[in-house]
Amino acid sequence: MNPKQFLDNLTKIHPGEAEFHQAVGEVIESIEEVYNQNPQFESVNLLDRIVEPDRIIMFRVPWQDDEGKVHVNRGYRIEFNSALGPYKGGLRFHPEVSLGTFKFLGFEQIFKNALTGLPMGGGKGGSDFDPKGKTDNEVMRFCQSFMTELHKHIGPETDVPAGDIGVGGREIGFLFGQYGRLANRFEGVLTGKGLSWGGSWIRKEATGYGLVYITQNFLQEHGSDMSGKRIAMSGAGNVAIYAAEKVMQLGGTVLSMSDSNGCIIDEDGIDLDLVKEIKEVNRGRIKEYLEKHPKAKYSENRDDVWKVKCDIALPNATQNELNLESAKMLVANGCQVVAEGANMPVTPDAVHYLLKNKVGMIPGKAANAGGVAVSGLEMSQNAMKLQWTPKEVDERLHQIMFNIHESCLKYGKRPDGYVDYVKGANVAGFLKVAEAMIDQGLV
Ligand code: NDP
Ligand code: 2IT
Repeated sequence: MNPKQFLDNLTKIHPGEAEFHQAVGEVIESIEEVYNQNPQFESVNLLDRIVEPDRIIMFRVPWQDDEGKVHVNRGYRIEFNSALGPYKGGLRFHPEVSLGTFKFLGFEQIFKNALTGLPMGGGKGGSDFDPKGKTDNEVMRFCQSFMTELHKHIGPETDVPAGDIGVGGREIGFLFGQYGRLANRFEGVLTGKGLSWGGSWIRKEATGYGLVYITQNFLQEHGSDMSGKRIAMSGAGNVAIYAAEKVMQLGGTVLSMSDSNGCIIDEDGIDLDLVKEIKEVNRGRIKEYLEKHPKAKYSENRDDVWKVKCDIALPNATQNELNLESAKMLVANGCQVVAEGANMPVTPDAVHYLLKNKVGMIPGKAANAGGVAVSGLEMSQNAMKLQWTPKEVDERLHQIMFNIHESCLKYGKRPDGYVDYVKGANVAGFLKVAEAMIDQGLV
């Protein structure tokens, strides 16, 4: 296998899907050596098979706004790979998504889910619907219409969606309600559910907490811990808020956060209760932070979050949000580790720069796997029809993140001791999926 030739061919077969090409490129660059050393992979043409989804479902989502006007959005579900279990992965509602976005996210999800050690295949979906500025009733009508088609394709043993950008507890509730009505079954078909109707403790917090747990594992490896550390982060959504919460519990200071309009920098440490009130309760803009903390700074340039002098950088918003220039800034400021809370937030040239400068670079499929891991635990609890305690779920999450960190060390440690977490995560995830696919024959 020659990565360049493979990618050229992929781009020819699937034109116009730049994010998907980027995600595949990153994986095959990492696995080139192990793939070429093991002829059993090429003998069953594994790579050509693994980049083709099992199926892609695309559909029309018509809905009415509060004035009675009819709108149409596009709905997607990529059922990418089921070698390890039912398709599993979130739903994203964001106006800028395309088929290529969902293919990139679905492809990443296969290897992320493999790393958790839980029996989950990879999938992803969503819509170009923009929940911003919509009323609760409009969001409900949209979710009901979306699920009216999606319910035909999902099920607890088939495909189990969850949240992602623009899909949180409110949307999961509306989607679950409509599924129950259509299927006449109360079952674990979605994760991220409310605690009183099948949800798991710690699912809401899991991605952010898991991100900080694996960062702690990294720090421990370097004889250090979170206390006294300065953290720069982007985002102010589900992942960012609970990463910030855990950082603060462990004695670190969060200095920056952002939303799609701009960023705040507070050298006194971010007031997280206020961020929760602005973003979770009021669905407002991060700029409002200044009304209560006038000494903090606001900038419309979201890249400014990376100009803060920090030990740890956590990009938690969206893909390709941390570029080469920002990576140079982080290195110049002495940042030790970048852990991706979002999916593919660091651009490829920035990843290479961080690796070259021996900064810890923990890729999303390892660093943000805590969310889907607790989703997997929610599925287990649903199957047993019981609910574990928060302590029990948190302990399992700790263990899973520790195991993922160990897998990265196993496959990513170089002779000089530096750990290439990107390679480690990709090789560990790939080997697990590849072996399962070979065992199951040509399907
Ligand atoms: P949320 O919708 O809760 O928050 C997203 C945050 O990112 C918001 O602050 C949002 O700003 C900002 N944002 C969204 N799109 C853009 C954009 N195009 N440019 C700049 N900022 C943007 O989503 P999550 O926190 O759940 O997801 C964040 C990232 O984490 C995504 O990459 C997601 O795939 C990944 N992830 C999420 C998991 C989960 O369990 N939720 C699990 C693993 C990964 P605004 O408020 O203005 O919209
Ligand atoms: O990107 C992700 O891993 C998620 N959005 C969570 C998926 C899930 O099924 O919990």
